[in-house]
Amino acid sequence: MNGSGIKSILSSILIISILFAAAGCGKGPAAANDVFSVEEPDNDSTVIGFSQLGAESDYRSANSESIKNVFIRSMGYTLLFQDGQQKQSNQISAIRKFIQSDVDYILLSPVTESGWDTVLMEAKDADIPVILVDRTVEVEDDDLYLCHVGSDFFLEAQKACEWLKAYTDSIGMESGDVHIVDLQGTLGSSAQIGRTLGLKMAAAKYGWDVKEEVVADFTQAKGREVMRQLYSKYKDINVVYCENDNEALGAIEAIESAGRRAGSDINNRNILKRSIMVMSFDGVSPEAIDMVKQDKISCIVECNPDLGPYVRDIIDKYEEGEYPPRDIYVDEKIYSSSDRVKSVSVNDVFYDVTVLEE
Ligand code: GYE
Repeated sequence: MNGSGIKSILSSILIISILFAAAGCGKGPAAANDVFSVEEPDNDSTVIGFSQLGAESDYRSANSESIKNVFIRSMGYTLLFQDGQQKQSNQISAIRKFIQSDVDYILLSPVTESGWDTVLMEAKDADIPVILVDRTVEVEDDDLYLCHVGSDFFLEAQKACEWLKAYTDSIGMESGDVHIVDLQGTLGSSAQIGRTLGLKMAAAKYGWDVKEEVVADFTQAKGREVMRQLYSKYKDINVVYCENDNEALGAIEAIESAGRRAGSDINNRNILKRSIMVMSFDGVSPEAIDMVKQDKISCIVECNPDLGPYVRDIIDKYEEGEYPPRDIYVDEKIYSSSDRVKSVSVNDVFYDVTVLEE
């Protein structure tokens, strides 16, 4: 048997032993963040190690499913999966397990942008290509990962803010009368950085009043809690900029429990009928889509979680010697409850608005 044959046997034994150990066999149920194989490893398959950041949102669940659906044994892959539970330390230890078991590729959806240089250098030294999925990292040496596939979060924010500007213009609302709170995603994550920056820049450009930015961690519970706090602090809020759908659902609960209405009618002369507008990102949660149809969420900028096919295409082409572009951005729509804004323009590119009705 040649050297590579021995290597593949040894790495299979190592994978199985890592999985056996990680599953805590004989030591009770595996912890959620243990590395586990989605299917039985197969000797001559391409082994993929995926460090997923958590399971905090509908987007995240859909993103994990998308990867699991494409890297299956019948297609010649073995997927090792780890849920990092929102902790970078868990993700780093998973990457080290993947390196130990000499996987062929590492997929990383990084919980935050910083703190990856050392472990990515270890992967580079082990000659294992790393593909960033969804979010990206801030590293000294761009050679530490093969490519990034996901969303342009700053563009998403620009789309949302151009929609808001066009909408407020259409109802004759002065920019100075727009009072916004920003329910931020996980602090330091690419999605939070891009979406927060986009709002900041638009508010400066259009003269909107951003009253406060508060971290709501992309979850419904935190969105509800933060919105309650902000509503008790500021009675003139008329726009709630939620950095994902799960936060938006929580914000709506808080708005309604305060006796107010979530909706697009933010300029009604009758203050009792005046709504508080909720905007959001993702468009993955069926409940959030339904909220648009009910005009409880006025605008959702889609954040496409279905990255599995893109990642498999990158790997299949790389196996044939074709290098991917540095960043691969997926196409994303804009959904709205209102037909007042038909499209928005960002950097001279027009994006249609899809109106969702009951
Ligand atoms: O918007 C949110 C998830 O990184 C784009 O993370 C992703 C974001 C998404 O928790 O729902």
